[in-house]
Amino acid sequence: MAPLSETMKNDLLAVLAPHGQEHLLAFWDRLDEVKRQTLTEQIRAIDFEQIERLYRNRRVQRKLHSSAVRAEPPAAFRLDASKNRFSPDQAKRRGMEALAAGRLGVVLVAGGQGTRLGFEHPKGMFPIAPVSRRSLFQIHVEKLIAVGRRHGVRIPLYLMTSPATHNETAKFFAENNRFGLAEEDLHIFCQGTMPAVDAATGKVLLEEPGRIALSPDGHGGMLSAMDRSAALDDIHNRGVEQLFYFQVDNPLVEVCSPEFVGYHLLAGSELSSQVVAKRAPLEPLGNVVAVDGRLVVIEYSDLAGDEKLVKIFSERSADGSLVLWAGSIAVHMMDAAFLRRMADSADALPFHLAEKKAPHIDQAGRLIEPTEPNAVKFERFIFDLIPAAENAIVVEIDPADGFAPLKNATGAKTDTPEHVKAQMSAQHRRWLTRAGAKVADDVTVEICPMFALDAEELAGKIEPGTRVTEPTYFC
Ligand code: UD2
Repeated sequence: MAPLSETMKNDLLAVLAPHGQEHLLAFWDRLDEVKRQTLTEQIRAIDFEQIERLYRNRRVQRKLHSSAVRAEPPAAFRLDASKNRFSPDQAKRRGMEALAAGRLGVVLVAGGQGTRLGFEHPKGMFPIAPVSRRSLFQIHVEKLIAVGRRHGVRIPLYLMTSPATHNETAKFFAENNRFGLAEEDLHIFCQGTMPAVDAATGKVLLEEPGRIALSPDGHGGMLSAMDRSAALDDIHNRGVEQLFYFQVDNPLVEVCSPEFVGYHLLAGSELSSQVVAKRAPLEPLGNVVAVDGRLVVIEYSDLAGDEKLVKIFSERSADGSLVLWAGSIAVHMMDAAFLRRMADSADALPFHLAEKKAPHIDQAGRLIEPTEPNAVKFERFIFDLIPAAENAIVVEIDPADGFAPLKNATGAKTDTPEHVKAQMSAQHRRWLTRAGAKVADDVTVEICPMFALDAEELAGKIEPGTRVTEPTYFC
């Protein structure tokens, strides 16, 4: 009888050989039992047929965007509400009703690898608050608790991590008593991964002799991860009907904005998106457009390098604004039943392919640290659900009241910690000024969501004429 490890190896070869991926076992004989086990599990979890198909069709991807030449501006609830179907007041009232009914949950995506920021912990742990130095996670959770408290309900948080961020995130929440969130209101679940393949050959890359190079499967991986982790079941069992979705990097987000919730419900939409008016055609935002009568998002990175599309997306109206103006800031309302339906349909979300740098070992076992993109990675994007959603809508917001993403390290031109802190302080300065306070120039201010969630709430708590002369945290 062949030894067990020989049998295991042969079984794996039978999986790999039809797809030309036998090289993954090149170092098998040198691996100890634990490493063989890890590698076996990794191989068993990969759908090699899917990888082969995706790689074979990699050049067809561009054609997906051929329809983008027919892009038109989307119908939208604009900031200038004069032509909107529903008024902001109507929307706000409807949103408040829904909040008070306790049928809302929140999804926060905090996976990925967060390489651009150069912070060695999960991005959500970044101490972004301009005075208190509270983390992104804490700010988000405090907003959620404050919204729940205002409406007399509990709002569950479904928090997505990635293998790179999971353990540290879970520990951070545990050590900080979940920032006040009840244990049964926090569900942390980890997104899946996809292997990186060699761009020239389609061969899956090894990161170490016994370990495949895997990377997060994009925030679209949320759909299957929520299904696997039973988050979708929990949503159903709690009677949650709508989910407010946002990204960890945006501390200005108005969590469960009643107005946004209200537009979503009044329009009977299955998936709604907040947008801002873009100033430049290649701003790093998803472009929400209508193509053949349906809303779609065309990612900024898909425009770059395509001259024809760049030209179309650069057209301006007589008033100077971009014709294709709507930039997605990745804040959505999602109907829970719609998500369930999509999770049950195998290919609800396509994969996007990106050429990236992936360190790996060669056939001699030497570590290669590429200086140029050498690998193809596969990611799903959650906004690709939009075309499948009934009555999808977009709602414009003023970025000053809802969008300041932390993306880059200090020194970059935009979206650095310094930019984000300045925008947070600017928003709170406006609220204080509106409440009648006098805030000295250049003084940084910060308001805890538990103290006041918005300008109206703050107005009831500040004596008109209050002078703020040094950095102050209102809590
Ligand atoms: C994203 C959107 C872009 C725009 C912008 C606003 C995509 C592809 N593009 O651009 O259209 O809305 O944000 O700020 O999303 N994440 C995961 N798992 C992953 C990858 C990402 O959870 O596998 C999370 C990550 O934690 C982050 C968010 O998704 O919160 C956005 O990821 P990004 O920073 O890579 O996306 P970006 O800035 O290119």
